[in-house]
Amino acid sequence: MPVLNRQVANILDRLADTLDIEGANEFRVRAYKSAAQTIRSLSKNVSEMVENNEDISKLPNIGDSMADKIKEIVETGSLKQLKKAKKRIPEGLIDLLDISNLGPKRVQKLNQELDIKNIDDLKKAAKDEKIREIEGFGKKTEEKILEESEKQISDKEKDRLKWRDAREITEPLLDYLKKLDEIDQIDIAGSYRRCKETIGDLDILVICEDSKKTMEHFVSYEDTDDVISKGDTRSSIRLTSGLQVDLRVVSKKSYGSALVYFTGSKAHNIKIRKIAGDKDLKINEYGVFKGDDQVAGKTEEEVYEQIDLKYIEPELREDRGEIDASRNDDLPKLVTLEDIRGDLQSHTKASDGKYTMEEMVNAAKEKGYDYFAITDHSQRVTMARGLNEKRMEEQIKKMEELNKEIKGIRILKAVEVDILEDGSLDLEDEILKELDVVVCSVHYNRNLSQKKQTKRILKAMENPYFNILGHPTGRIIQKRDPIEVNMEEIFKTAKDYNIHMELNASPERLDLSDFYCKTARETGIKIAISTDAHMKSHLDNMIYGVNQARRGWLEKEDVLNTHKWSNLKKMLKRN
Ligand code: DGT
Ligand code: CA
Ligand code: CA
Ligand code: ZN
Repeated sequence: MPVLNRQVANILDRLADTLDIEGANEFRVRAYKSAAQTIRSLSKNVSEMVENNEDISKLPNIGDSMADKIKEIVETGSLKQLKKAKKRIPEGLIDLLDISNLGPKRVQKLNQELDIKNIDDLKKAAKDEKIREIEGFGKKTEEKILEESEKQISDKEKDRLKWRDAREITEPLLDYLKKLDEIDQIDIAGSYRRCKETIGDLDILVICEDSKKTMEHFVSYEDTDDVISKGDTRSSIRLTSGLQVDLRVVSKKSYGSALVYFTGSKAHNIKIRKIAGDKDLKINEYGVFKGDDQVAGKTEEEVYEQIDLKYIEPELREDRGEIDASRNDDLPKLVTLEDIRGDLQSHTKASDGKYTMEEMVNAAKEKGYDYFAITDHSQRVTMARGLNEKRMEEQIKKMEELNKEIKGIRILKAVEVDILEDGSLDLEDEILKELDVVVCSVHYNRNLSQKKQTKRILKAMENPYFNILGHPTGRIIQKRDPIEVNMEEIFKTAKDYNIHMELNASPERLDLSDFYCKTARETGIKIAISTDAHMKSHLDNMIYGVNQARRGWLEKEDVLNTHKWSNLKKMLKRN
């Protein structure tokens, strides 16, 4: 396996950070950082360049001695200099540099004075008000440090893959595994099957005729970076993306119970095990047992039936009430991709989209949609060349003309209008009232206090043309925190006004969360699952939104864009 550019760059970055904390010369630190950047952005694999004796010292930011270090990494997979440096300082210290007002000097001081070795130590010291006592820190700094360290995504969370990214890696692996004739059945279990926003590792189950051959085939997958373990019934590999994959061979008579067990969630498993116990049954990954006799286990349905439950869809298995609902035959009939009749948020070249209105509408028509809302940004979003009143008028005319021209799909005249800091909307009512759908979103002033932010949105909702709250919390998975709002209060008002919530289907956003989807449904609010497409290909993101909606217990009825236009039109009437 050749060493990947990413791996080389990571080692150089690590070394730079380590030297930085040790107080090394600034130029030396920067040299390693720049070299890492060069390697990361190379179009060729640096390992191959070394192998072909290409002169890598000719690359930008890389001199003779840097080239030698890169060669060492390529040839040995590591760098002695880094190993030595790491021994000199605790590893978690490097992460402290991610806190914005902590430079290497301060990190060093925290380590010396309070023996802080990682983010957790830092958090604790800040909470115990110990940091303010160190010379040069003070109360304000301590508060800032606490605030930021609490926001730091733990290393564990950073290592998780977004579901979409996991899918891109998983599908070719599945295709590869299915090529082996000896594999009779194969399923992915775990959080991937439950369609969680992010995936820790992949859990695959198979029924096969020859487990030795199956394992051999599995660990020979070309994208394997490392074989962690290899046995007859279980093996683990790490793919080059860093994703760990566990493969388990299961017997036919245990397959259903193994699927239940490894699909999880753990909380769901614990609950059903307890129910079984109360009935003097035992449930584990091998089956359902009465004494020593196996009474079920071949299929999942069979397992649930033994404890008087109806089959529960994987997306619901989170111990959020699904077990009681199943017992009472009151499970939701979850929305599916096929139920979707249109898309209620999209952008064109008029603002920050990449295609013309015609191109986007035709792409939507190809998806078989009945209707399609064009929602370009309003003027406040200057970066996206948002529309002012005059350009919006032109846009409306264009939509009307195109609607006459294009058959088989209805263009909904729409906008994504900004909710300004004072709670007013970014376009005049005169314009908004001409539109079929008005999506309203927060893009600026995201850092208001919860009270102010909530008030701002509630104020905006008083506007009689406000239909849908776009990407309600503005969070971006693993990148940007949600704005702070009182969601319950927003839901209550939305219910009163007949305003709907968006579930933004972009795999980076998935905003609303599954939890809030469920709460919205319980409040009686409808959800628009919208791709927010900026390109034609983004229209395919609908599936990620549907997955999230299913985790949020949504039925077809609960989703605005499963309804016929004649119904939807009525549902968009404001109270
Ligand atoms: P992940 O990988 O962190 O995204 O989440 P999962 O849910 O895939 O968790 P994972 O890979 O650790 O384990 C797969 C499933 O195996 C999990 O959903 C439930 C089951 N499982 C794992 N550990 C336990 C346990 O200690 N008790 C029970 N009852 N089930 C477990
Ligand atoms: Ca897993
Ligand atoms: Ca696992
Ligand atoms: Zn937006």
